[in-house]
Amino acid sequence: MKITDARVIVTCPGRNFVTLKIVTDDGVTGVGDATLNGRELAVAAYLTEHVVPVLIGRDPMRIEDIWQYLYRGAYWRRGPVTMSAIAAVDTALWDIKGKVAGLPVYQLLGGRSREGVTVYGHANGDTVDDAMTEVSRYLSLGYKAVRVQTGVPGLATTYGVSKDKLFYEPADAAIPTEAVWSTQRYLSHVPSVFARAREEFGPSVKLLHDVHHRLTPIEAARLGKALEPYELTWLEDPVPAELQEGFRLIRQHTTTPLAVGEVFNTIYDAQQLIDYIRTTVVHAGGITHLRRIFDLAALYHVRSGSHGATDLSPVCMSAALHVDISIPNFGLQEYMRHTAETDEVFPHGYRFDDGYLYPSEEPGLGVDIDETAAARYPYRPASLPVNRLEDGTLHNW
Ligand code: CS2
Ligand code: MG
Repeated sequence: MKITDARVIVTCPGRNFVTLKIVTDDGVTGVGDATLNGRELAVAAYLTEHVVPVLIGRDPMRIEDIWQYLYRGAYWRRGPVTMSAIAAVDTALWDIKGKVAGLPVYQLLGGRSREGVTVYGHANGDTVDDAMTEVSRYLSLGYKAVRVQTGVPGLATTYGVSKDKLFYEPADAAIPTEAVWSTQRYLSHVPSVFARAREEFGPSVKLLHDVHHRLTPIEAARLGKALEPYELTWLEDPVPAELQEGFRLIRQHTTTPLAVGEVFNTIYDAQQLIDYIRTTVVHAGGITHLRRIFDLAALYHVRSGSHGATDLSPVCMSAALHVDISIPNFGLQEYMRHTAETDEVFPHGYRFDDGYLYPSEEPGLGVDIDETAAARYPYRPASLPVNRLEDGTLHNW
């Protein structure tokens, strides 16, 4: 069996997605997500210029060898662009192998370790009242876990809080928009949000919160302590994660669990001083590398909590579910729904029921790209916003 073609497809059904489709001489095809929010064309060029030419003629069954070839052979290792490109190839090859074997990919990964994949959704609102209405909506859909974000009194906008509900896209303009941030206002507001959520919804719902890397370690320690009475399942990205020592300080002060890693791209970024690791298929080298990260995490009692915002396409979500259902140390999966246009471009077989997602039972990943539909949505430049403090200082992030 040989790879005869590999197409890089860029489409924007509401937001930009980059997808790799690998074609073999047997007619079997596989798909992989290569989307890197705000930097989509860098990955598309990496694939087109440097990866596709070396794939043609290779045996698609040699997933591990091709992964090592792309990682070690390039000399320049790691980084989000490289690792997203490698991820797309790896994911497409697992899809092909599943189709050849006649099995859903999770069967090739050892089979089910659980019945369904517990997911969390995003409740967001400008006011605490609005956010509580959104929490109720998720609970009525059967969700067992909800992330809660609200506007901060005195700040005009807050990242992660949008007018759109169930799904939204933070990359909103070709040139990044700028927002004003105040740590003081934020820290004095957030505990009241979770006091209210516990009062209204009781002790059993899992509640989560994302800080989007905006605090220093000592500020994060203070927030973690203040949130302890509300028993969060996790506090996400409290600080920028480059300085791992910061997490030691936070943990010395609080028992609020920490979830980190949506911007990590290799096992060398992974660390022991957290509770949930948020790496996912597309940004961390595909199924092959993600499984290695999760195996390392298991040694340190760290569970998976993969990123699953709208910029991770249904191709990534399909692949993530095959990993989630099979690994021993699964924790939670983020699930932000996609627009109807995105679902049309990426027909997929995973399904949501009563708070759980279930991977497709079709051979392979159970997802494809409709290239005719994709062609109707041309690329539109879009960047993530930037934060400044009230005095104009460019903030952490
Ligand atoms: C967020 C995302 O889902 C999350 O936890 O942090 O909104 C993230 O900022 C975007 O996916 C960035 O691409
Ligand atoms: Mg996040």
